[in-house]
Amino acid sequence: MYNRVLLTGAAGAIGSTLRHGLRGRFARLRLSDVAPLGDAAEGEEIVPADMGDQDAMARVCQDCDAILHFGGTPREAAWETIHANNIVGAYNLFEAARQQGVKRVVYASSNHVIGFHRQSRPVDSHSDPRPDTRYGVSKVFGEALGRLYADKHGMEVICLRIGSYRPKPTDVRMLETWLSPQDMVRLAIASLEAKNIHFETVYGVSANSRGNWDRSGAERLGYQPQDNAERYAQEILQSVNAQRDVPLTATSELHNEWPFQGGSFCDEEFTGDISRID
Ligand code: 15L
Repeated sequence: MYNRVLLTGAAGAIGSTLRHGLRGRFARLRLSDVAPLGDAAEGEEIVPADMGDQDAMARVCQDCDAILHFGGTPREAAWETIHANNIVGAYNLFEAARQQGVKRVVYASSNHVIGFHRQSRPVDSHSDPRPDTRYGVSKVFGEALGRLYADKHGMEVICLRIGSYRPKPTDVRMLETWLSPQDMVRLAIASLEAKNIHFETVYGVSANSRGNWDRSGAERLGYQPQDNAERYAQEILQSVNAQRDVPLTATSELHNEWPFQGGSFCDEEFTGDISRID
């Protein structure tokens, strides 16, 4: 269906997984990053680019039918870093994609867009943005750009609010928020191949029994997650309980200690008043 698909951030953690998982799926997979990408395998093209350079981004997007935009800073950082990589970088990517006539952009957003929603309140694609970091704010901006380019320019845009992408879950929160590498590949393929797309925002998580983010949007795209963090629950709870006076029996008990969806991202630099956050 697509001749050439571009993957930005191809040298990153998720990018490397997608590079491998998408190999051979499309006639051409173009890989871009500022970090080294090694040699191109069959069917791959390597086009290094700095996302701050609009001309370079135009060259990267040239002749592409669809883009998986995974470039940028994937965590909290100084404003200068977030601004350059996630704000200016995202704008340059969407604008270059428009100029080059790219049909679809799949944008790697994050759960930290809704980080300051209380754990007790289930969230879905229509929940108000409540970012927990400058990083989360940059993802709200990226989603808004996607909405603009869909409505104003007819681009097909899917924003993935990715949970905790790891080889396996490593703490209690990830029993709810984990996204496995194989499910990440499934979600990227579903996002590229879904029909009748205008603008969608969906949550990217595995089929975790304890999760409380709405998975229906991603499933409507055709995403069928196969992994479940529950497989690791006993191991994780045992190691957590070894360090607690009162053992945990349910993850929800931790919500008193971790009241917000964004987990530890909410604690960083926190000087607010928790009782005033509804
Ligand atoms: C994210 O958006 C980060 O990129 C990742 O490093 C994790 O920390 C993840 O969120 C999470 O919420 O666990």
